[in-house]
Amino acid sequence: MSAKEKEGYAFPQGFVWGTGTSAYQVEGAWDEDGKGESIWDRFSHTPGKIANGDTGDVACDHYRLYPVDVSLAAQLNLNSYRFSIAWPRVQPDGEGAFNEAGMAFYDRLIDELLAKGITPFVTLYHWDLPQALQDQGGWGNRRVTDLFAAYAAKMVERYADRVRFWTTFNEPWCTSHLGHEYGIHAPGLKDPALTRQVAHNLLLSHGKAVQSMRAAAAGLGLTREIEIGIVLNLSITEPLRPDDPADCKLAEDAFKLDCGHYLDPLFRGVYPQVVAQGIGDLQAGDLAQIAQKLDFLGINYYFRNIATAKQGPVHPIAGQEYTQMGWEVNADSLRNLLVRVAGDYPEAPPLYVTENGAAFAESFDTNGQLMPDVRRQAYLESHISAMTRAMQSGVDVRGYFAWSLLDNFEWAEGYARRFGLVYVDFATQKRTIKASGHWFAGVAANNAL
Ligand code: IFM
Repeated sequence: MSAKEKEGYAFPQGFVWGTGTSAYQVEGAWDEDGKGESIWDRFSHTPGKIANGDTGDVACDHYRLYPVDVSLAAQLNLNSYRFSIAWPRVQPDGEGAFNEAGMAFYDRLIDELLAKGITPFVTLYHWDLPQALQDQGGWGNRRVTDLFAAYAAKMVERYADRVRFWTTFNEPWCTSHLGHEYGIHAPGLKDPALTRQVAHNLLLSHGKAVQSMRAAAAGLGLTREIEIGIVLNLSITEPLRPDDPADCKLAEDAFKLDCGHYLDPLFRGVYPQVVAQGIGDLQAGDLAQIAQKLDFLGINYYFRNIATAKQGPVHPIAGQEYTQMGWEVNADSLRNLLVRVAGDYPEAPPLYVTENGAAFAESFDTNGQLMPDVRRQAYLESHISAMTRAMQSGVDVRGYFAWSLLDNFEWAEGYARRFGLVYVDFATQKRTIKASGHWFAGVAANNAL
């Protein structure tokens, strides 16, 4: 970090400091109290799908240990906490009856957060579709778009008296591409022709849900309106050689396609032509449904993509640091992404960095004590600093959520990748705040870097 970056930065009053988790990654209790099976239950129970045969059956046992985890969030001085609702926990089949015991869990979690002065940021879909809906074609079936909107409205009816911030989807790209094209996420399909349809149906579900949620909220007579957004993992692609026009053109085209795929329909009501051509069932009126007014846009950033016309994939780049996931550490690209999105899409609402963090293996001293996770702390510090540079350029960023509160189930990688600010011993469920967590607590408390 340069001397200038070290000068420090005071964040605007009310800046949101949080961490995130998602239901399947932390809750466990996969079949308890009436919860239905999700596509991730089915996928992780299928031999060979997850590293080491891991599953989310127990995960961090957050279903039982949530008071401990909320206390940890309070010790980290967080003013916000981002979590997701498991659709099959609250509505086992994704349609029909809701499950009171499942909904009561989120009542308890929300109340616990509020009692500690922590604002809940709720995500309605972080990848765990009810398996019963997958059996009908899942996100490839247009009917699911209406079912999602109905589920979303019900959640607003239930929790909006206490929850102001809502996001419909987390990283729809992962659902459509990792789940339906590459087959490495549930439901494990490798069907490129279906991928763009799924992506479209996710956006359509988002648009329908925004409308149903606003209608549900209007019926509640709330004193304060709910705020609705969506969370995207936008890939910024940068040229390997910034002075090479061919590399620059590729990078530019990639940005317009990758980010345009989501930002164009959400904020301009159009698709890039090549995307539209790949959607088999794109009906009149769909784009108008998708382009609902949003209150915020969440951006998840971990790494950049590289474009080069002169050689095949560039990985690794000499001299660059990589995380345990094999992802390049590049903080400047977070700044570039935020500036680019805000500049290219002035129609977009205020931004939040809704996920950012790094997986690094932990080490222990000879007494078995956890050693300081200096690389994770450096990652967070450089990226928060990069975010401040975007803010200093005029980008309206309202908050930052480190991923993740806890080490947890990292999807296809199982428990072998640790992103937490809090270490979890999965054999005992003992939690230990890492050095990076203590550092982050200081940033949050001072509202300054
Ligand atoms: O753990 C995931 C999270 O569920 C979604 N965004 C990326 C994280 C790290 O891979």
